[in-house]
Amino acid sequence: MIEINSTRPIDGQKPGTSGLRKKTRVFQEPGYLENFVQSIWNGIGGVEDKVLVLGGDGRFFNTQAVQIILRMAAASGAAKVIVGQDGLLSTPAASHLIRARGADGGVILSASHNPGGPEGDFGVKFNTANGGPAPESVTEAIYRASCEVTEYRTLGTPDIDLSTPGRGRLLATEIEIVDPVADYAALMERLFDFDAIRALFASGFTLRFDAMHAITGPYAHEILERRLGAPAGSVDNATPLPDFGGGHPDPNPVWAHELMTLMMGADAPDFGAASDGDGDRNMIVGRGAYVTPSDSLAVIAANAHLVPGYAGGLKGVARSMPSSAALDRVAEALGITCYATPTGWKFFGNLLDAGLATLCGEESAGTGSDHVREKDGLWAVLMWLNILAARRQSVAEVMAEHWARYGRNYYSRHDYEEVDAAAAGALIEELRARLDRLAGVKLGGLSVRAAQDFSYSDPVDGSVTTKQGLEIHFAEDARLVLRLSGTGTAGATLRVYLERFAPGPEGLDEDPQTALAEVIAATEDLCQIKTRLGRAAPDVVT
Ligand code: VG1
Ligand code: CO
Repeated sequence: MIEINSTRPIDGQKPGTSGLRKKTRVFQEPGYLENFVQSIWNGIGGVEDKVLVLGGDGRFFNTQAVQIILRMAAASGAAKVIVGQDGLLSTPAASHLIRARGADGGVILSASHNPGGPEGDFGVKFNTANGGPAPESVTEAIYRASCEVTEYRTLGTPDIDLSTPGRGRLLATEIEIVDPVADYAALMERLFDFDAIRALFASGFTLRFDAMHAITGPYAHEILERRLGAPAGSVDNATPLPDFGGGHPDPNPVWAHELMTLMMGADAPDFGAASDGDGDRNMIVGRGAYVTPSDSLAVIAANAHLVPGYAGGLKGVARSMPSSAALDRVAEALGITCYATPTGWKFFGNLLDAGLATLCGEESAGTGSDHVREKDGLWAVLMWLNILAARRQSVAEVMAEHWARYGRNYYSRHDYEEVDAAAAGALIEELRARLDRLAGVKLGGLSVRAAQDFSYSDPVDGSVTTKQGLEIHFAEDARLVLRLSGTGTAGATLRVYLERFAPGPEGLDEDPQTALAEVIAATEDLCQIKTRLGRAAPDVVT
């Protein structure tokens, strides 16, 4: 019954920031997914007798891909595959299942915040036994395997019915179909004070959660409405759709603009939130008060002791290098270490496993803790709700007090999307070559204090990762970071991260673009992005 199909390596099956992402049409080409999945198996030393978790964010091609991967796991002798009902699992729920069941790893199908559908994107990510994204040593091994693959194994069996929880078999492999929400919801009940949050809603507190037609809908509905008593209808766009309703399931003020309009209007609820395609990102917004992801991470760290799961204190914290230094200020006050890692959640895994960090986050709206090994959108929302329930203050009040105490790191990211890859690559390379000579140089009204090409040396396993972003510090307590995205599927995307610290206590409620005007001008002065990339303005400003 096992079919052994001969194949040839396919170019470009190299995992990026978060797994392999390509146009859906590319993944649908005959043998494309099969080649990559076989390369995962080969790269990790086979799946014989192993237990795997499998699920995805429900985007177009999820259903077919899950069946292909089940057949390939069985054909290669996996002991068991635990799969989400209907092939669905959010990224954090998959991470939790891997850990809770002691699985050897898992395959998560998602291109996260990238649009879905036949014209959109698809993605495949492999997570290891700790529940986290495979570290670079493993993604490299998978890539090398993809360059050498000559055959893949599958079965000639029909699709199996994944519509009801239960157990079945595919050849000798046990297939266990699980409710995607149950275990995850139970974990959240253990971490948070559900009674306090329930009391908050009972007192009339209002919420709007925009699931953006993506995977978090069923999770948010069960947890926020059913278990915590948020009024029916608080969770919006709650049914996952294969094309996310045609939108970008990216929780930021640009793509979640309906929620933003509501939150800035006269009828705003007390609290607004959104999450992304695969449920690992979050957006937090209070009535009239948008919270940047970097600030959200800092507020969560400063208030974590109010939440039962973190009452014992934080071992340390970590942020991706481009994220603002708001977290560093809180860490300093708490007397704990703040680690700065390259972009991508895979770099937090060792810190969490080794007990060096409890909380982690990225400026791209990912926040999480050692409860799983992925960022977790709904977890961040529950963190905020628990903090608001304990402090009995509005989001705006919490932010004002936070800035008054720690100062404010004004922050913004400017993205130039799908630009010419050669032009963007040259821009970065030329700047990299100039870094050594930048100290002391005046750019607009600012002067460069130091410039470096960020590289990271993992404190746990000593692995070194280089070329992770160009970082330019200004004497005026400002910083600029430039890097190329590793999640896009067309051309290149240049990310420009802008930051400036204002110590306060006055002048802390400026518009961020105004507060950052000099850093923006210095950036243009430094590398003429607009002329070189042929863009009048960034495509997305968050
Ligand atoms: C982006 C973000 C990064 C995040 C990654 C995956 O990567 O910047 O912070 O970890 O997406 O998130 P890049 O290389 O495009 O900048 V998700 O929610 O798309 O899995
Ligand atoms: Co995501």
